[in-house]
Amino acid sequence: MSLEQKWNALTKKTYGTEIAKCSNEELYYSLLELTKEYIDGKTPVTGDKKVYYISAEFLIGKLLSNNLINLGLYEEVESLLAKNGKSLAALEEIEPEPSLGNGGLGRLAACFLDSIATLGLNGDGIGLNYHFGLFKQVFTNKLQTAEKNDWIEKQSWLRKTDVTFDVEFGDCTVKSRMYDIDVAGYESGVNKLHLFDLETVDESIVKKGINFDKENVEKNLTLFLYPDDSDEAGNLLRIYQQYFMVSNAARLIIAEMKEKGFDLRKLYDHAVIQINDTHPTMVIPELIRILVFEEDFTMSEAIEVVSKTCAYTNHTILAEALEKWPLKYLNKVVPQLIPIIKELHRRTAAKYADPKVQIIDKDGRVHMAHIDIHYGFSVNGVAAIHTDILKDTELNHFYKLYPDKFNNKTNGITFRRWLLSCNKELSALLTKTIGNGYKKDADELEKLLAYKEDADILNSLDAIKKQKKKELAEYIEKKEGIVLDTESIFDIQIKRLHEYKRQQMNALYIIHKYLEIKAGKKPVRPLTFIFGAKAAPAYIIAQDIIHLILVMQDIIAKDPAVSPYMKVVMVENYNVSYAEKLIPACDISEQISLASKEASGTGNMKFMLNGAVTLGTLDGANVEIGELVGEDNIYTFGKKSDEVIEHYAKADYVSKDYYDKSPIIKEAVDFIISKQALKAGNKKNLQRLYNELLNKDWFMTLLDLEEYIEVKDKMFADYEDREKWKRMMLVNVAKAGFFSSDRTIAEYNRDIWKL
Ligand code: 26V
Repeated sequence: MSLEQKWNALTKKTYGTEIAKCSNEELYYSLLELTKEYIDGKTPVTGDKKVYYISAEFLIGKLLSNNLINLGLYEEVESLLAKNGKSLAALEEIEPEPSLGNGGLGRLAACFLDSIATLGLNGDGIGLNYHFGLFKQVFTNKLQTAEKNDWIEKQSWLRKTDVTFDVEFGDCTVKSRMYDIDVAGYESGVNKLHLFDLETVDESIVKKGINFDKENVEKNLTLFLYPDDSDEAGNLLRIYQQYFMVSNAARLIIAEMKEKGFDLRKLYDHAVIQINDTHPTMVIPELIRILVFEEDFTMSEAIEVVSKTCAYTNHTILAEALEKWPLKYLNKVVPQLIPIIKELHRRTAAKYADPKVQIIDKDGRVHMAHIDIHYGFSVNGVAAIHTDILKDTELNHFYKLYPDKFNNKTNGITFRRWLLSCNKELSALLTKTIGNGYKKDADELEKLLAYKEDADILNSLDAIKKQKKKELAEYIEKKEGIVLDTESIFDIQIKRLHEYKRQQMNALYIIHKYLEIKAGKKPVRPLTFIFGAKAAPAYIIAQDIIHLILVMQDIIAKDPAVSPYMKVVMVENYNVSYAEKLIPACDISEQISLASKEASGTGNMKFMLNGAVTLGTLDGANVEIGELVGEDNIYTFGKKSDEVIEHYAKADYVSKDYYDKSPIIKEAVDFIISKQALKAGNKKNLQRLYNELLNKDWFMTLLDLEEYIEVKDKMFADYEDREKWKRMMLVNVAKAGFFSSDRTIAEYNRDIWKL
């Protein structure tokens, strides 16, 4: 039967009518089922060794288009719908976006699953099925408020399985159930994302916003991702969630090993566990516990086998983000792990006296990363400079003990979602120009360099950018009610809100530009500044930064002397689907973190692939982007990471000094508490942010502000040299091949997993 016949049969059976007469909803849900049937017809990936990628987040995005592309059905479905007067784009809008992640770490996990399946590697993801996931962001009175994100529908990509386990905690035992989402590789086999859920979960305990009884773990465990941890109950809940995740993972892995008849004493020959940041770290003591108490291993045997099976990826060097759980919290939630953790501690303490490498510190806190490093066989950073900083500074004490464990795996992105799916026009141009090969071998994008002086190709690239800006403008007008000037330059900063990422520095530039225009200095071409960011609800200064951006958005929109020349828009509830529309439409990619703080960044790669030019510090993967495109095709500024690290070491950065000596900085910072700003915003938020910048500024905003203004202005001026700019776009696209997650995964496999 043809796809058309199958689909018509399905809509007849379910809705009593054929495709042409179905509503968009009926078409979406029937196509969802049909796609699952096609996936069932694919061969699952198998093999003698398997990677288990355990992660608290999988920011997978909507799945319909991606699955259709990977199954090779997209065009057929699209033309079939068109023939019937329908559009696939309209169906895509109906799909809810899974709310299973927060930021880069979760999106990376999703890209990795796509590449693992595409490369035909045997590997599954393991995580949690959060019912409300990360909160939905709503702006009220220029402030972020949080609502539950109710994304799971009766019919969805989730498949209920028969797999259930009992998970024991110190004070209760709960039942879990595994749900699966298929991961279909691009023209390849199928793997699984296993998401564990609590059988007794109760959505009705969520009252107003995202408030719920944190202590009722038998009902709340899989409701939210990263519940507020500003109190003890919140901390305990995080530990309950983490143990729930890894206990299920350990049970599943051992069951699969036994089912295949593999010897658990050779576990490392058949399984490798990639620990995505420290959230899944307890899988190490949990596996050891099971092997000792249920499988007759001696402690030493169990430790050896588990250590040879587990590998750890570090995604951050922010000290405050490295998890340290008080022993007494762990003792309450998972008392069965305490003897194991103490034994692991005892063994390392007997070998190494250095207090910096202990598992349990003198305050009784358990350093989760230290467990991973001592009792795993691989430690990797996610960009060259990040791994160097781990080796030289942050984890130097460990690097000296285990130089061979440390390795770099520069992050990557899946080109299926971030090119083929989100920018079909660019993808078509590439296929026409350099052939199909780049879809399987991303390095072939370099063939585009031969067209660097080709006016037709350069103009086509530019025309596609225009088209994507128009599409974004239509979408933003519909969603946010704001009209954008598509002839303006689109300058975009989209990422989690954090002071180290320095959205506040961008906001200070906007203030500076606003004041300049008011004083009569108009830009040659209008400027559009777009932000998208969620801030952790308990992160106060981050809320203040959002407030400042929304205040500037309002002030500028209402000022007729300025609004024809610049516009600010902070989009509400930034997520993967929004990113897919923003990224292809971007001219300038803002990657302005304080050098040494952004482990890698992956948005930077997505922008580059879609022909945006980077404005960035020498941080994370920006460094590698710069090396690839050459200094003529990127705009860098700011202090280098070693200078920044030295400022921290000497504690000699005083933001007030920068404020005092630069009239430009002073003027911009002062505006935050000017009469005009206070009229548009709240004194409490603005004053607090002003004080923070002036008296603390832990992430050194003012250190780089002057240079940022200078380079950004240069960039706007250069945009007017249209030929030069188009060539920069071309070089960025052509050099993006290195950042395919297929390359990253091939390296993980070559150096760590060895499947
Ligand atoms: C830490 C914490 C600490 C407690 C509050 C909740 C929370 C949530 C997440 C995390 C870990 C964040 C780590 C993370 O997302 N790192 C990002 O990883 C990306 C993929 O490697 C990388 O590109 C980004 O630079 C890095 O910030």
